[in-house]
Amino acid sequence: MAALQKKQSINCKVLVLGKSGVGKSYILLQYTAPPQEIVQMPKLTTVGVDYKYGTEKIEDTEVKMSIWDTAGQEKYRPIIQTYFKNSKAAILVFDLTDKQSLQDVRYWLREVKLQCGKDVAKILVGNKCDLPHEQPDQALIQEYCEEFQMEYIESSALQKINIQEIFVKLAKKIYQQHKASIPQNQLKQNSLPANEAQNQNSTSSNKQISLKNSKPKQKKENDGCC
Ligand SMILES: Nc1nc2c(ncn2[C@@H]2O[C@H](COP(=O)(O)OP(=O)(O)OP(=O)(O)O)[C@@H](O)[C@H]2O)c(=O)[nH]1
Ligand SMILES: [Mg+2]
Repeated sequence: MAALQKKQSINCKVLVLGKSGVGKSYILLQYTAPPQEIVQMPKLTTVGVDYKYGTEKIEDTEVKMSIWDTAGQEKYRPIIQTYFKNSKAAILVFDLTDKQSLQDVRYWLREVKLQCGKDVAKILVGNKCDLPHEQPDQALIQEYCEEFQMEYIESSALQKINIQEIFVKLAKKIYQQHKASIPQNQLKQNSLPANEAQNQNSTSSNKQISLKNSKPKQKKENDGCC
């Protein structure tokens, strides 16, 4: 019988937001691919919302993220907003070669604040650093980061640069916010076999969500969700 190992865990719903074409889906695809593998992105724009799972171990706690990859096209905005409920983290992505995509981040930051409140762990990602580009507007990046208390990181989904780092940094923020809000002795104690927990790390599932399934689960009290 597999030895049971007591583990603390936090479950957190993460939104990936940004203009169409900035690389949201590719970032997720690389994150959930095996570590040594660099996968090719099929030319597919996201329709509605997809989701994947990822787990990062921060200190003694597994931060289990259900990561909701949203469509950047404006026509899907009404659908996407139905998925904001219970989200406690967000990845704001822009394209380093597309100035407008950095401007668009403000729209998503406002939406997150409006619909999810202030206590949302966030990270700002400038993607496609492999392509030649001008220096992005540092003043605007600094303004976003200060106003919305988030870190900034540059990545390349194509070359798998800083992809894991995005999620590790975000998981740390989720962990810190959770720790700050709940006394240590109330953190969820999970009894998962170590290998089962491991399998949940970088587990990939790529599902198109229909509106029928859009009702988010009711948050249970003390369920360890951040
Ligand atoms: N050079 C380069 N191309 C990238 C990178 N990330 C994404 N791309 C390309 O940009 C295009 C759009 O990428 P997606 O991941 O589909 O963009 P998205 O943000 O999910 O777009 P929507 O689903 O429409 O919102 C694809 O052709 C990708 O191959 C990157 O880091 N570098
Ligand atoms: Mg996409």
